[in-house]
Amino acid sequence: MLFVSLSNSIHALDKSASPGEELLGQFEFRIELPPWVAEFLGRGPQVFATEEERMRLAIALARENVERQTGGPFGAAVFDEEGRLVAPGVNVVVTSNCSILHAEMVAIALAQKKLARYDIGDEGRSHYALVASTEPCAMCFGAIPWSGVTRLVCGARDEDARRIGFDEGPKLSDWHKALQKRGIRVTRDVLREEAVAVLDLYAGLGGPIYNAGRHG
Ligand code: AZG
Ligand code: ZN
Repeated sequence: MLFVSLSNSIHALDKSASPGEELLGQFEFRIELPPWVAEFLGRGPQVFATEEERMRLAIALARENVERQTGGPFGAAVFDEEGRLVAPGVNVVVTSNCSILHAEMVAIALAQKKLARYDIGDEGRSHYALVASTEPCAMCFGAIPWSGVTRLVCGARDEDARRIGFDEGPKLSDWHKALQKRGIRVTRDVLREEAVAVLDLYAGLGGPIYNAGRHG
């Protein structure tokens, strides 16, 4: 048995693996944050007392992702009720070759992994917030109720992302009310200008607007 270190994980290379096992390996799914994220978070606090502080982190993740060219101009994070960071997320669609890896999806999936449950809210026993530098697209809007978060805090608006060319998908105009009806409190426009500045930075740098499936 030969072990190799690959992208921070240990994979076992078993020369006698059956064809079935090799096939399974091809269908493994891992979410990898860009390598700078760990160091970046290590420099900051672990508890974020106010909504603004939590949003500042989501926006800083988005900005760093743009400046380091590791993905789109979107950041997100899941926090517990005391403001402890549970999981960060950045958009890694292009670098991971995976259209579902929006910042919100990454933060949700990593929080679920860390808490070891698919229902982050643990059937109403706990309250967690998803803080996103930009309002959710149609996919993330759909994913939020099933994640178990009970709070959504947004920076830039959906139309700010559309303005620089992102396809945010078909959404109800009152999408926030639809979430609220399902018990998810939504707060919009938190540090919107700072969040929009990151979208504009990305557009100004000519970052890829990667709307797969839209060809004219
Ligand atoms: C996106 N919109 C949001 N809110 N977040 C992402 O990661 C996105 N990627 N494309 N549109
Ligand atoms: Zn999304």
